[in-house]
Parts: sequence; structure tokens; C-alpha cells
Amino acid sequence: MKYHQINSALFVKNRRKFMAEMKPNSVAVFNSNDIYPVSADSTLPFAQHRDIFYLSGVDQEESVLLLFPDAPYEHQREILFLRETNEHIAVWEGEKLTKERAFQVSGIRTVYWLQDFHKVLNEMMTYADTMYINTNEHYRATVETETREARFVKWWKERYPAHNVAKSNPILQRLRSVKESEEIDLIQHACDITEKGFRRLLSFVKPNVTEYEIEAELAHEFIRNRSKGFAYTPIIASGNNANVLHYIENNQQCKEGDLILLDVAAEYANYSSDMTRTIPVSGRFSDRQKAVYNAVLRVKNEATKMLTPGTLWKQYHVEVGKIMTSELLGLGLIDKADVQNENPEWPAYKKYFMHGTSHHLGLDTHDYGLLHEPMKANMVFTVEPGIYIPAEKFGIRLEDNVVVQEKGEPFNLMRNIPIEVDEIETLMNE
Ligand SMILES: [Mn+2]
Repeated sequence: MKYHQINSALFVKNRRKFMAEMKPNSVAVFNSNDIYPVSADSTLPFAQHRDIFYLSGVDQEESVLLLFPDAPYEHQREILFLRETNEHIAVWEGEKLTKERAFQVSGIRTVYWLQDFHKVLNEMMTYADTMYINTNEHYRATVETETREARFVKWWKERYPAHNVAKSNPILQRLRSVKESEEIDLIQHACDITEKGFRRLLSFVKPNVTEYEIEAELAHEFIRNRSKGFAYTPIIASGNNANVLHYIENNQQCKEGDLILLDVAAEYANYSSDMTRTIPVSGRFSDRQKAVYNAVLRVKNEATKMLTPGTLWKQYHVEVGKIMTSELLGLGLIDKADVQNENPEWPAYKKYFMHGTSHHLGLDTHDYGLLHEPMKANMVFTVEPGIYIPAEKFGIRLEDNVVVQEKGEPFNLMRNIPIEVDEIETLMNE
């Protein structure tokens, strides 16, 4: 791991919160992700399942966490199962968690090797009435591959058909959406690394630079700051590429006079940041580009103010739509007749701004959070309006990450990342 070890107190707290929501006499189990194969003996880099990470800090494959708050013996309330390691195995496979290190990372005292899992689980199941299975109910998830978690759930339910089944997911969605201060610090750290990458670009971008050279600059800056790299596949879209919302080819040359839409951000310790900036290839915005840019910026700033406790997701998007509508009228992109005749299901503004304004941010870039429940303090959201104009061959999106506060406006974790036109132009021309 490149990141500095997280204080285990965070994971102790997270488990306590989860266990407080469990029914009496129930067991919950959480699995690591698999290491995904490519072909032959090649694999993709390991990416930990965020739920077991959230509850234990264990960032290693073939790990299982078992929680049983009403277990008859105290040492059975929290149990970790890890792939066996010893000095000999370490020589071949690199350093894996020892039982002692696993305690330091997670705060869990009872650690077994994985080969004891079925035996120990069986004992716990004879005491327990209910099993908490962990299914993926994220509103944007479409998963074809069977995860290690899903494989385990299938086996577990079949092996113990007499137990009641309960869902871990809604508990985790609620808990993970409201961040502890340690988590906000980690997201801030990811944002600060993103800031370094972005500042590096402002002096690097010139006419005829390629999108992939920009990607390389960012990767360099992120990794040298202990990030694994991009928190999500980076979008580096010059000119009309910005109007392809999920453009990830990043293989074109940036032409003088064009804008570059950069949806690029670092992860740190498995926490995401998520930034979008739009900058001029030549270091100066045209008057038209500036007018659209400042319209997007005003929508972002107004939308941000609405992210307060009690706000409802649907209503928030309706209100942002109204602000965007008035900006698009001002820019002459739509007219009053378009608005009067608009289809309420697909309002006129959607022609230029067709995606959502915000999403939860945290261990996943599109993080957990139940969208039908009101917003709460310490939720972290992106705010990312955009205006996309294929007819003018540019698109602009601006995105910051903010923390909902108990009182007053949200706290902007990207407050130090240049966004005003003047500041961007000054830095690009230094
Ligand atoms: Mn985003």
C-alpha cells in the first residue's frame, strides 16, 4: 500500500455503528474482491471491495470479516479470516498481513487463517438465527461478473436454509453516506493530490499537446503523492470530444482555440476525489467560451448552496434545472417558447445539460447513499453542472466536491483548486 496507514479507530467505530443496526442474534459476513484474471497468468491490479474495507481497513484479497455482536463469547463478536502468511510465503508472494498487523490495521483481535473459515462459521451459525447477506443495491450498478461476495452469498444461503436472511446493504448505504471526520480528511487529501495534478497541467498545456500527454502528467503527479492513480477512468476531452459524455479515448491532439474538458481526479487510500475543470488550449478563453463558462460556474455555485440537511434529491434537481434554464435563456441557447412548450419529463434545458448535478462521493466515486432519504450533515457530494454545445464544438463542465454542514453553506473540499476564468488564464500564461 502506498498510503499511510489509517488509524484503526475509524474501523472500530464503523463496525460499532453497523452492529448497532443488526437484529438480535445475527451474523454478518463480508468478503474481499477477487483478483480479476486477464488471460494466461495475468491479472488486473487488486481493488478491494469497499464494504469490507470500510468495516476493517483490510486491503487484501481472500479476506473475510464476520460480525456477531450477540455471540456467546466476546472473542467471537468480530472475527477476521486472512490468507495464511509466514516468512516462507512472504518470500514468494510479498508481504501479506500477519495476525498482529491485521490487528493494528483493523482493531480486530480474533484473526484466523482462511482455512478455518467454514469450521468457525458453522459454529457461529448454530448460535445465530439470522444471516446478513451483502448484496449490491447501488442505484447505478449493473454487474455481470459474479463477485466473490455474490458467490459466497449463494453458497451460504444454500448451506444454511433454516436461517432468516437480512440485508446488509441498506445499513451500509446509510452509514457510508455520512462521513466520519477521518474520512473527510482522507477525501480532502485525495482532493489536494488532484489539485497538484491540475496545477501541473496549467503550465503544461499548450497548442498541439495530446490528450494522452495530459493524462501522463496527471498520473505522474498522482502516483508520486502516494495515490494509486486515477479514482476513475479519466476523461480528457478537447474540442468536440467534450460533447461525448463518457469520452475516455484521450488520444487526440489539442488544437489552438479549443477548450479541454478534464474530468480527472486522484484516489487516496481507496477514497475518491472527483474533479472537472475546463481550460483553454491556448491559455485564453474566447468571449463566447467565457460567457458559457461563467454560466456553468454560477449554476455550480447556486446548486452548492442547496446541499443542506433536509434537502430532497428530486427537489434539488428540479431547482438546479430552473437555474440552468435561466442561464441557457441568457446565452440564447433556448428561448421562451422552448420553455413554455417543454415536456416536464424532459425539460428544455436537458438539450444542453443532460446528466445529473450531483452524486455521493467517498470510498466509491459514485458512493453509497439512499436518494429517497433527505440529505444529512457530513454527506459528501459532487456538484457538476455542464453545458454541452456540439454546434459550437465545445462543452463545459465544472465539478467540485463539498461536505454538507449542519448549518450554513457546504464546505468546498476543492476551494483551493483554481476555477475562476482570470485565475486559470493567469496561471496558464505565467
Ligand atoms: Mn462526478
